[in-house]
Amino acid sequence: MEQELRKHFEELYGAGGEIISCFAPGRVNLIGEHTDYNGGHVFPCALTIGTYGIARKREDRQIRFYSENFKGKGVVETSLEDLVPSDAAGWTNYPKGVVWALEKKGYSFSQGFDMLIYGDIPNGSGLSSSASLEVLTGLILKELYGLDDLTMTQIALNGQYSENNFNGCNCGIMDQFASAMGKKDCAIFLDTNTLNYEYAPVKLDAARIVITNSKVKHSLVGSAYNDRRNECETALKELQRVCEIGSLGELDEEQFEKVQSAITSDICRKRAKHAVYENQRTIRAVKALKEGKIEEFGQLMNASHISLRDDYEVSCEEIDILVEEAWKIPGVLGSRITGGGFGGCTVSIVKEEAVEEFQRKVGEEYKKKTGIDAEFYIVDIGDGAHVLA
Ligand code: GAF
Repeated sequence: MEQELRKHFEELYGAGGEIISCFAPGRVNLIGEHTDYNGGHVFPCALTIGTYGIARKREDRQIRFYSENFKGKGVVETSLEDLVPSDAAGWTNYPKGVVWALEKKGYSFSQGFDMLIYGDIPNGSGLSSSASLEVLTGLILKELYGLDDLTMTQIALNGQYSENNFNGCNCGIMDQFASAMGKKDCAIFLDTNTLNYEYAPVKLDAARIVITNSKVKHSLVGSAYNDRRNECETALKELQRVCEIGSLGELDEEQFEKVQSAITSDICRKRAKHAVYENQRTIRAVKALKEGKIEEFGQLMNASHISLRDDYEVSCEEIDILVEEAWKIPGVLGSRITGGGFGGCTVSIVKEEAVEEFQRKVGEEYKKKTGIDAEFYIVDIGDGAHVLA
């Protein structure tokens, strides 16, 4: 892959000079959804699919981008003088945002760069292609400009900052963190309040992680995501009148039940309930996994889905069909929506001997009920962003 991309890079931009190649993965979250902006825990892992990038510094202040995924757009040219988001800039708003964010943090770039990227994360699947592009760009800039003090955690935070302030999505830190900090065969148990984390080996005995792509993405995604955040913030402010907390993640279920009546709106109360219960479920799920209790882990995944469907209301008809069909299959230990919601993917833990039946039956029922061919990915957990040899 890298050799092919390098060849194309040289055809596009010419040979010579120091060329850097990097990769940043997409992610799947096993449990801990919509907790990362509520000071809670998440448990994502990096995938082996993601975004590849090849880049070289230029002598002038121009920046040129090319994506193998958007060949029709050709080379998109901009400059260090033009770090503002625009509709016309399309996908290049993500890498531009990363340069802009680093400049805001005090890094300065005197020379521009040429960059070529290729991503193998299915389009619109909710497996964090944009976060992987942000992390990839951060790592490429670190390597090209010798930003030795820029850590991988800072690259993740910078990606989130650019997404929030340049690209207008108020996301939490989970996706960028998973892409930057992932580790082969491990999920990351991250406390988003402190950014303390630990790697937990994902030992599933004879079971596999299967991602099912619903192939739908409902258009309210961005605004509904930001609405959920606002509802949680409203709930938190009301709770702060009756208890001393800095985030919803500081409460356990029992503490929440004692104070929940301070939240005046039913909707905000449901959102806060999800955030509190999901955080506790995540802590329990990680403990279960460490103790080899895979079935308990799966049941917590199922409970996570129900909460996301009923209290947080970020599922949709198509995703519910995929999950409910999955639950009917005996070898399925757990299945839930993963990521921001309103479409995208489900994640399931499926016993090896049931994987084939899972794909057939879920696929058939989904097609019957929606007319859509779902896609299945039996995934491996990979490393976080890295420079390619
Ligand atoms: C999206 C966001 F980008 C993440 O920060 C996280 O909030 C997730 O939705 C929901 O858990 O992927």
